[in-house]
Amino acid sequence: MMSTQPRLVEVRQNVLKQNDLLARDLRRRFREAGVCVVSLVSSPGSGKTAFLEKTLTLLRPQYYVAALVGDLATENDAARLARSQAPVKQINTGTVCHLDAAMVQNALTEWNLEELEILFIENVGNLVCPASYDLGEDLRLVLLSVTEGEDKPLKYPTIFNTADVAVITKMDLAAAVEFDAAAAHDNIQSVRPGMRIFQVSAKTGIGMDELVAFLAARVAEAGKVMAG
Ligand SMILES: Nc1nc2c(ncn2[C@@H]2O[C@H](COP(=O)(O)OP(=O)(O)OP(=O)(O)O)[C@@H](O)[C@H]2O)c(=O)[nH]1
Ligand SMILES: [Mg+2]
Repeated sequence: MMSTQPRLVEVRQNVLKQNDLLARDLRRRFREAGVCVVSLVSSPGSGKTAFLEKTLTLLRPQYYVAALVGDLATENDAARLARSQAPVKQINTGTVCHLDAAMVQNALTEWNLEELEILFIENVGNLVCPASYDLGEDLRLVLLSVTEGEDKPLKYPTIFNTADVAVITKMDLAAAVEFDAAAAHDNIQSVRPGMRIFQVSAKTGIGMDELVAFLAARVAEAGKVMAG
């Protein structure tokens, strides 16, 4: 049957459908292994790696944690995250502006998911492309740093809409950039009503305990609380 859709739209829909199927398989595998998978999306430089390094360091004494990190090029972020002592793997996407489910699946071949309790996935810094790609995660965090402008949720609604939780980062710089927290919260709520919002600084550690407690509760839900 001849499609009435432009060819490019059709190809794009097929790619996304393929990704959704693979993501569904991944999600099932993650559930079966009892691992809680948390992905991070944001614009370049919002502080995903800094936040993750801090989070891994705080969680690692009590949980089996690991991280995958996506960038077009370099192993820089993996090297930074490895300082937490957690297992880390870099995914280089080349020219692709987002991670997809196949890249995640390939990166996991050498890891035993049964041995993990929390797997973090740092996506490529980009507020557009990652929104459309399900990675099989349980929880998607969208980060917004105080230096980016409070209007970003309004300009990039899709990424906020497809995330579960918003994390405002670099709170230690809030005063210097006259960050308007009320406006940022209003804008997030207007695109994603009821969204839970955390405010943190990876540098000073402000707000990190609350976020880590929230993640720990999610891990317990994923069904593998470590004894003791
Ligand atoms: N003052 C301050 N600076 C921060 C904080 N978090 C990150 N930064 C700085 O912001 C810059 C970018 O941080 P990254 O953690 O590399 O950001 P990213 O989102 O991982 O960047 P990409 O992976 O390239 O998209 C670095 O210079 C960090 O040191 C913070 O909480 N406070
Ligand atoms: Mg990074």
